[in-house]
Amino acid sequence: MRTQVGIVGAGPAGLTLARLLELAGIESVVLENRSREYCERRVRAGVLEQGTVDLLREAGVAERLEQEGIVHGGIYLQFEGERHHVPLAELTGRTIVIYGQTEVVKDLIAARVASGLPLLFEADVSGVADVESERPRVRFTYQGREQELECEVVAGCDGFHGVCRSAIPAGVLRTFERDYPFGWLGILAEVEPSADELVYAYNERGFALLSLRSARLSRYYVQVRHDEDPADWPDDRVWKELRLRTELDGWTLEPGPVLEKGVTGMRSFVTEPMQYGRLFLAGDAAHIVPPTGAKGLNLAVSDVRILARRLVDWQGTGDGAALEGYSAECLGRVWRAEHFSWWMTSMLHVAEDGDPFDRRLQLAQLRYVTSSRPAAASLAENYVGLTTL
Ligand code: FAS
Ligand code: PHB
Repeated sequence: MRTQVGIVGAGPAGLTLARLLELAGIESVVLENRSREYCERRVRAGVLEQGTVDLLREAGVAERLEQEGIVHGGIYLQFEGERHHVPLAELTGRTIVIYGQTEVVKDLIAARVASGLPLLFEADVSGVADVESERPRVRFTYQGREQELECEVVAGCDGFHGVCRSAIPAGVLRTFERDYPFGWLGILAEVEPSADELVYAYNERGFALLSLRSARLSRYYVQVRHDEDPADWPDDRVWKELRLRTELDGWTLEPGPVLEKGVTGMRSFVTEPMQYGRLFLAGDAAHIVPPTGAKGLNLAVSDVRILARRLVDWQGTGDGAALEGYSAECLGRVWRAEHFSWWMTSMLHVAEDGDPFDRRLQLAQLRYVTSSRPAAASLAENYVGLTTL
């Protein structure tokens, strides 16, 4: 098999890149090791930045998003028994849209299938070869047969556990990592959300987040130990803990049937450079952020927006310089999102040893960001997504 751009991974990064290249008339083949059903069912992110929504609209895959996405103009920070509104739209002129990553992936897969362009599910990529040549090759197993895809460029969109990152030689690749001693236990519940916008709650029992997926589907999280077993959290324990961490006078959290439950670990991780020869990493293959800043999905889309533009320039001019600046341009945004996600995580999560000094710092930060307009504006512009860097 031959193509111009070999894309490994059919998550938000790989699928969005394939769509942008299709619109620019650049051939690609998408190789995904899971089934279509698995990819469409994987519950993950829920918050889309305005820039992500605009890109999906311009790419002609936002019809359902426009109908079903829920526009929010703010979030709440809750601590010491009070819920403080952070008016994102008033502070930045931009909003966020609540629309599950599952739905974004479904829309992108549907568009790819409708185009008739190659998207191979259950195609397991074992490695990428000759990335320093002008004909890199992707090795994969599909329908029981070892196969190779010869490309001009390979886009490694295969997530944190993918294989593409390892094609960058150890002497070239630098990674930066921070692990956190906690994770999130998340539930998807068939119940009307109890709050009108997202609630990030700081509580001495631990962090809790009240989010949603639709008017009938709530998405809630509680901070747990990083190695927590979901089996130790029967539904009534989850609801009790959520209620204890978010209760307010005159307000209660409505429980409902739990449809999905899982624990997400937390880490900050960055790969430098994000490119080597004709291999370009995008999304979680290159970086991971703790989900407290709602950046993961949006950063993946931001990477492939940059990569698609540079690939179009390269194809148009034949000038390799267009590709050379990809990593540096992405890393500016990546490190800004890494800092914001670390900052939100550090401000809102309670360490098990509960150092009183740290707790007072956290409360001081929370009081400041909810009482100072410039401080709130700084949080808001990072949360809705920076237009310039
Ligand atoms: P993805 O991981 O989504 O996609 C990579 C794809 O490559 C997958 O489909 C995988 O099957 C495929 N692949 C991997 N290895 C392969 C191989 N060898 N051959 C072929 N295909 C291969 N972000 C938020 O903003 N908010 C959240 O609440 C949030 N929650 C999350 C919960 C979990 C459990 C996880 C893991 C992530 C969460 N994220 C969240 C981050 C998440 O949304 C990612 O940022 C987003 O999926 C990134 O998209 P991709 O870079 O496309 O990577
Ligand atoms: C979600 O709805 O899944 C969500 C929202 C905001 C976050 C993380 C996850 O910061």
